[in-house]
Amino acid sequence: MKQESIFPENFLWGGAIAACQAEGAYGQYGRGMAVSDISFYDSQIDRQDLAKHRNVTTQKIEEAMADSGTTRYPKRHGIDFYHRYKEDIALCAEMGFKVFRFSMAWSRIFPTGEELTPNQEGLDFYDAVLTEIEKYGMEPLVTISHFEMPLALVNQYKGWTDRKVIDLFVRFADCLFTNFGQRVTYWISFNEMNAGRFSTFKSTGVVADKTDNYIQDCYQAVHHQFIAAALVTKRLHEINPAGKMGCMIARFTTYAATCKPEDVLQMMHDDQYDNFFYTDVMIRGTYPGYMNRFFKDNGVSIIWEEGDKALLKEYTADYLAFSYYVSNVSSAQPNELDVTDANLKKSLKNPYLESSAWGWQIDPKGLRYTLNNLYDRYQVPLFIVENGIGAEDTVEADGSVHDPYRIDYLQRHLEQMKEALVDGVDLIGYTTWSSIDIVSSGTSEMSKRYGFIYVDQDDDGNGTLNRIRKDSFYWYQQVIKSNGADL
Ligand code: BGP
Repeated sequence: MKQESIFPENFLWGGAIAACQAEGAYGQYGRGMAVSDISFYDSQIDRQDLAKHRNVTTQKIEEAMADSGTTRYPKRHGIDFYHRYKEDIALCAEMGFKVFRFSMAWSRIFPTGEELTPNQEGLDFYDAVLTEIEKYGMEPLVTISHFEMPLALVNQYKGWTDRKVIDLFVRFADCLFTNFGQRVTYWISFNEMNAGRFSTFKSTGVVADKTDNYIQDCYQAVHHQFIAAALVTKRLHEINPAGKMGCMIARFTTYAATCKPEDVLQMMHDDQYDNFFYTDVMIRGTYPGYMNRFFKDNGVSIIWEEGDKALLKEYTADYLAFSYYVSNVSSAQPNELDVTDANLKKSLKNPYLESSAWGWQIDPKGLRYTLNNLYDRYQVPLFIVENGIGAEDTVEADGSVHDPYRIDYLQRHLEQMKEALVDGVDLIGYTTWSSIDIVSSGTSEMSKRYGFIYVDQDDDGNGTLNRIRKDSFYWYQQVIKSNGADL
């Protein structure tokens, strides 16, 4: 008997990619250098020597890559989405996607971030991508900034640390809304806005030379992003009142290492400082009181301008988007737990959870906890915009790709999403990370594959770039067809 689906009738099933990990066409068709070009290279060299990154050029990157003895530079190609977008979008439509998440690269529209007129080739490309998405009846979900700030703004202003960048970002977003605002309902201002704190070259684009005021720079940069997010929300609603602006964090769901009160307090602080601070400001519209203590303890003094408080209060996000990969463990004192990677953050290893090949701990029940936790706190629609497992997939002799581990991972997370829906959570969509194999943002690897579609390219950028449907492609096709009834 057909199982009744628990997912809402208009649930937005889909998958995600990001320009800097998929497009390729670096330095072509008018695209300027972006921080993402550095962050991948940055993963190959000593991250501490930030001065090296100032005024970096493609040639300097090539030299540094050669010096470091690695040719791992596949991001130059991404997966050539720039030329293959029609094929890729058609494959996603074949799976039955209702929504297609992607980003529009700032440096493809304003190469240095300061041009007075946009790069028409960039606008034409994203116009063509949207036309393809519309052809299959899918909703576009557009991330305005997915770790892709023009590098010139980092060199000129130290990224978001300079308030001037707010106006430049608003001009970029306004250009997108003016050109595409009637065709796109769902937007996200910043991808994983809480990531910048853990990686200099991610969303903050802060080039703080590890001087004393580094943490001041970071939080002043985040403040400027908050203001920018409010202003683009305001602008979107002026251009298209039906438009929905989402705020987005990497949800570092946090558990206490023990039931010792000190550990529980540490968990509370980690959750507050690494997660809730960002969504409290962008959904509740004010800085939370617990940050006063954090700023005082860390010597941070945010510089506010006239009108900032009113902006944050009036232009809050319409929905809460988040990525979920792992859960983290907090402890207030040294303990015998090992340390493990956990998507941008280090975490203590949870002895009750298994790990992926890259050490990311797998916690499907943590997703149910996260959904309840976020919905109870904010009472706004939730959208999971990244969830998936990075794994080494193999192409068999007959050309098939068997990825039961990916089906298992996604199946177990979808089960918990169903539980959360029964718990009363308002969950409106799910875009897996990723629709198709693309370059890893953290390690610049192709071998860390997330997609339903295999792309023939190795870590050094070699391969035919041919696309192959994995077993999970057909599994997800049935999940969507049954609206989540057949997992
Ligand atoms: C998130 C980013 C994505 C993606 C994902 C997987 O933080 O928003 O862009 O990269 O992490 O991480 P990785 O590609 O490093 O495995």
